[in-house]
Amino acid sequence: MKNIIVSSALAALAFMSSASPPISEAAVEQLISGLNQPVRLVAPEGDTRLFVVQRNGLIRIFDQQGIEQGTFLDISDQTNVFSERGLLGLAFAPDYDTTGRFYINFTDLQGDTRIARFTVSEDDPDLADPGSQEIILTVDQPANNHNGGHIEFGPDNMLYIGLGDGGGTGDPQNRAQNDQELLGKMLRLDVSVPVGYAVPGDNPFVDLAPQDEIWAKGLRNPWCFSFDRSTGDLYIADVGQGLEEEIDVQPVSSAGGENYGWRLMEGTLCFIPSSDCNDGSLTLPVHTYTHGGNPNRCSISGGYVYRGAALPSLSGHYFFADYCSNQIWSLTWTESGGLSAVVERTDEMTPSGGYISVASFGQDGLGELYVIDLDGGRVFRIVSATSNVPEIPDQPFLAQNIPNPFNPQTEIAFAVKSAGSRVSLVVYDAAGHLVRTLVDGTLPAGDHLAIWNGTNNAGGRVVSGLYLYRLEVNGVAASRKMLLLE
Ligand SMILES: [Ca+2]
Ligand SMILES: [Ca+2]
Repeated sequence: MKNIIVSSALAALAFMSSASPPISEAAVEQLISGLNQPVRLVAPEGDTRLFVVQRNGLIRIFDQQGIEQGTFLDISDQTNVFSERGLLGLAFAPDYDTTGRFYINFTDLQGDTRIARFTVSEDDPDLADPGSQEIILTVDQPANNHNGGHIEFGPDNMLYIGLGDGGGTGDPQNRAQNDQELLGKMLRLDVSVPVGYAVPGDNPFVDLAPQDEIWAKGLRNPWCFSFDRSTGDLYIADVGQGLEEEIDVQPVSSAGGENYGWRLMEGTLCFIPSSDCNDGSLTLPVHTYTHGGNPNRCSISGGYVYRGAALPSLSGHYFFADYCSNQIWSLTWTESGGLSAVVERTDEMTPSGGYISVASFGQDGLGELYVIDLDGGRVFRIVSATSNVPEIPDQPFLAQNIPNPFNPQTEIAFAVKSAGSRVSLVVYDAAGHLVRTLVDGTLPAGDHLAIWNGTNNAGGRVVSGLYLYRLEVNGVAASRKMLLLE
């Protein structure tokens, strides 16, 4: 009986929340201004820095207060920024802490899409090594629009690359349905190999006729897509032609190979052919909205599923916007329950004076979300409407080891702010392999000192060379390098 009472009470609550206007939950606060066409804001997992990607080729670092810390990378002399081109994507490797590897997606001077790998410099975590660049993929782009842009690692540690149909109106060459073209597709690559990339053996078209790199097809311009950092579900915002904008969701259980329909369909509508366009093999969007309205809606700007700490009531809600009307919505979707709770949040999430053009969203290393005003050159943090000061955890204090270089042993000082904190301090070798766990447990607040005697977890002496030590306190990490000499 008890269970029935609880579930009917929940049903009544759910009915009330869908039938009456939602109470204001989210708000935005301006964090950064004066940017030149920002397109992304991302960060390595657990890192408190904000890496802002400008379309003109710069990646700039800001702290959680919006104070600039410097330029991480400048490829402005390598990129063509005409129309929808430029530096369009940035993704840090899942093992960035140990490998320092990151990836960008940009339009080269010939107008083609390039995916390049870089590493962070040896001695400055706020500076990429420009000489480390390796082009791992080039895709010929026939037009200056629909270049896609976003790149992101999935929960499987594979790099996903969204490519548009190559441009032109109505995909005139029918590229998104052409299995021999990479355009109009979602690609999935294993970039953990030493050089270039490998095709994952479980990509859906390995040993079949379509190109091996293809994960999913039938996309028009997946300019923004993202993985839910909690569930691993993939949300693709695919920009429509003239009538409908769409959101596709691929559950984490998917083995790939979906056909999202373009240009057979635009959203839920037949496109070419104008009738009988779906033989049943197409995967339809979970949500669409139409063009038109006042102000006019024209192009979807996908975002992220919220998994931060500032807005617990909105955990699991996917945020998205329209580039022309600057309307903002959230929705929830689950594999078992499908779509629910599409809520327009324009009023609560628009700053006084409005946006110029919301072209994308950002997500930091702690899961907090940002609205990116491309032509306004501004970044806004999504915050709680009731408390405008989100709890931003500071990066834990981790000192440089003393002595350094060292032999036979060295001391590592670090601090824990609050009692009962979950703490780990781990040593990795330069290849990213775990060598030694120095701390793993709960520590009292205060200053602590760990000593590493140059042995691994099995008690054996390790070879001389560069090592990395990483402190994590309640899920927020800091890391440094040290050198063991013979
Ligand atoms: Ca194949
Ligand atoms: Ca579609």
